[in-house]
Amino acid sequence: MAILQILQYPDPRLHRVAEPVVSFDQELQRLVSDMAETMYAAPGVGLAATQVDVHRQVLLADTSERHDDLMILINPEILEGKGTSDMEEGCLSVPGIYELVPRYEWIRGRAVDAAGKAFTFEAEGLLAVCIQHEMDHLKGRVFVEYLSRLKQMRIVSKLRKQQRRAG
Ligand code: K1U
Ligand code: ZN
Repeated sequence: MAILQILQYPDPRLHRVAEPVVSFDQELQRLVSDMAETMYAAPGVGLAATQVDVHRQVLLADTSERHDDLMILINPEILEGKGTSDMEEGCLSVPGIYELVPRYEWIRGRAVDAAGKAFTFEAEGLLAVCIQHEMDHLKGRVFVEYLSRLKQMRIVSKLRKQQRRAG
């Protein structure tokens, strides 16, 4: 397993649209293991392949306290959504920024697992918000892009300062 580098906003690679997964092979198992290690180490509650510069429809989420409930969603789709979340969200690609963006409170969707087996899922609260956030990453959309142009410009300048300080 390996810890992968997470792209930092405004890296243009975060805007690439991910392709569906068609091969459920060893390379995919390796990607999923590396993404899980990267997400838990960050630490984060979700991670999309886009964030590690792999442009395939793979996302992980684990909102459990004990890090023992990993969801692997490949080629995910949302079939139904209800309610409006009032939860601020963060992003490992946009460190230190927390904002409220429009999300369903509850979702039902379908995906395939790492072995290529289709399944349906339901999620609510933080897990539902996290899955919607990660699905946006797979479409090349970063959560700050829901905010006003002014807020986005302020965020970019804050991140650039942070990145300069970090060398
Ligand atoms: O996509 C990402 O960068 C991961 C992101 C997912 C997310 C969190 C909250 C709402 C929506 C989506 C994160 O995990 S940011 C880190 C974070 O929120 C967190 C980290 C440790 C413990 C609890 C939360
Ligand atoms: Zn994110």
